[in-house]
Amino acid sequence: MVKNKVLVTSALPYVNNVPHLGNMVCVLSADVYTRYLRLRKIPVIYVLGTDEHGTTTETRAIKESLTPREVCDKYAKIHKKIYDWFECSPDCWGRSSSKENAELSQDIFLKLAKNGYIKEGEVEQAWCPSCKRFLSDRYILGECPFCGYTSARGDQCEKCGKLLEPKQLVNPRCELCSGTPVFKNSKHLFIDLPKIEPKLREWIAKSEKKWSLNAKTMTQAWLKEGLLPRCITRDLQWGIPVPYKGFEGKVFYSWFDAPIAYIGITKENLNEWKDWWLNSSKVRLVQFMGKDNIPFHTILFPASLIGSGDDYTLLDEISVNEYLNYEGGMFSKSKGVGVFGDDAMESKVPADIYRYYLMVNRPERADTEFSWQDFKDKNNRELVANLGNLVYRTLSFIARFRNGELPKPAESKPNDAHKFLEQWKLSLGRIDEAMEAIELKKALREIMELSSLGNWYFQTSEPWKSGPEVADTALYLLANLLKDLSILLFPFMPKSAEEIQKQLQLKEPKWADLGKLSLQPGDKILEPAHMFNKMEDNFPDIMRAKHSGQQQAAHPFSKIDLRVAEILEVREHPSANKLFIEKISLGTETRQIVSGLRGYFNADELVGKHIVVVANLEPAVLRGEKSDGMLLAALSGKDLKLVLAPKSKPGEPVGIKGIIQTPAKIVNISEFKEAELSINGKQVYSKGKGPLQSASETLAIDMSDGTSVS
Ligand code: B3M
Ligand code: ZN
Repeated sequence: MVKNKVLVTSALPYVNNVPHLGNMVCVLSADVYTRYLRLRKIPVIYVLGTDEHGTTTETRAIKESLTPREVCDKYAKIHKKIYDWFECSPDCWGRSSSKENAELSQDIFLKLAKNGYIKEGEVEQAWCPSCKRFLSDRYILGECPFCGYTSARGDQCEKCGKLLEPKQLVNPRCELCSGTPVFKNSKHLFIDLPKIEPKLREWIAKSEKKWSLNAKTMTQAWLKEGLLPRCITRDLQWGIPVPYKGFEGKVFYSWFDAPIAYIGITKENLNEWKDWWLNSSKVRLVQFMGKDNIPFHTILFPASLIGSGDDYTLLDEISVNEYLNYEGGMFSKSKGVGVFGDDAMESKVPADIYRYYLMVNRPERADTEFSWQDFKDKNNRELVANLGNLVYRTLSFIARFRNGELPKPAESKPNDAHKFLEQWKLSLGRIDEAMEAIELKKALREIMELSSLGNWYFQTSEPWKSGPEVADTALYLLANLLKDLSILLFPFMPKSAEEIQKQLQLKEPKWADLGKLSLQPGDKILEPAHMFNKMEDNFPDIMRAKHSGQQQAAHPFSKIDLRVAEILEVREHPSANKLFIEKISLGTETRQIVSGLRGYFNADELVGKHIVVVANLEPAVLRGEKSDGMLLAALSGKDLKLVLAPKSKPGEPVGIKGIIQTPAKIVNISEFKEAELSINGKQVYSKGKGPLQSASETLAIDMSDGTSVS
């Protein structure tokens, strides 16, 4: 039986926090693999969403004075926004708290019960009398019986690392109210894993051949230790109600319903969800996750599905990533350490660069490290100097010296061309193999090697001085190589790949086009642009300082949002003879500002000028006309000059190296004045720091030193 459809899932991140780059590794891996399958025209869906139940959500709700539902609504939106920014392309997006998931989880549970796989039992649990709730182990604090640390948690002491039971804590207290918990017995339901074990073992023996080594080892270790009945209910309010007599008021353990949510999310999105989840002979299920999630996916989830007696699609392949550490430590939202999804969005570094870095640094076989120095180096050396350079030099050469048309290759190809073609073909084979095996990091490294090969070939062909035989052949072949690179890179860096495809004017390239010289002599290309930007030497320091968790006193300039603007129209203020009313463009929006330039400039000479405006200044009404922002100018005696940015695009941010911009929503004029902008050597400084610059240029103003700018 051929399984001709693929169902891809990535572990559903907990909703109660913003996902960090370590979480993104798993989500992106699934996205890259799915995009690759789509290019191969294999029917595939990718399921992604949020894991919303459990104590962590309840606790966060109490801390934020929201209901658990409100917490989930709030964070689910944030998660979605982050994945969208990262260009993740799930076919099914949803939440474990949906009604579809509740129905499915209850249905699977009832079938387990009917088939005799559910048992009752008692559990002793901590109860906080003042909060009137059961406390899960992590939410009881107390003194560690081993080292005396006073904030040890009920499951582990963070100081000495010893694993604990809540009852071992000396002077236990509730994390929320610091009240003293009492221990109570409570009735719970257990999934009878020992009873399902024979069927589970049979399935594992059949399937594990295709699992990653860490998944096999860990699953076998669990089996060897002997499976025990596992408690699947909890005394919480937030969760899926347990539909069982005598267990009213209890909910399912979140690890019971979270994997079922893969199915629930599919059902939320697709009427034909059964074609994917109740179609095990046709569908290959490929699941991506971090290493700590393995047993839930190889034991608990399959046991629930097998025990239900329905023919659910079960795990075929598992891709487990190890951990990504941050600058030698761990990501921690509460301590502000590390890069989180929202930080990445605000960092002004394009999503593709993060995608590239996380995949080329994917913790595929061992833990890896996120470091800003390495991030910068890989951007500059690999993306800018290797890939970006190859694309730019090839296309700009064709644009400039071949009229933007692919030249005709020589009949008999020069020697280097043979060598190049041969290496190219071998490289495609290796990439194919790695992608098939879900060795994404290896595949991406190979792709970059192929780009280096292109650079080698360009260099040895010397199209700027070799005769047309050699040069035309090289340009023709290299343009075709760029086509291949754009296809290969698409899963990893979709935006950059599309940029190359746009320049080559390619329509819907597919994996099957690889290795074919399908671009023809005479095909037109577009004028190329640089694809990647070099990062400055101080970039790692700036980013490290920003994400180290230590707050520094912010420079007053950091609050101000300065932007380049183009003056579109100028008219005279109807009732103030010193004022002009300007319509300006900030790239994505136009605004009206009012300024006192009249008398210094003619309306005509202002139109088209690229100026700098304070874009987050509190709007004001000047003699009946709204002014939404303020332009930067300096006045000395009778002389008034503008800060100009002729080479920058409207909307481009203006900043100062070494000052991290965290613009406030709105600043008032006195907050703006705290930045104390003034002139030094025809450039603008803020309290001695500067000069002001955009990505395209250092800004200039033709005015003498010391004059203040406002
Ligand atoms: N939410 C743990 C995690 O985010 C858990 C995964 C659920 S997968 C069904 O790593
Ligand atoms: Zn309490």
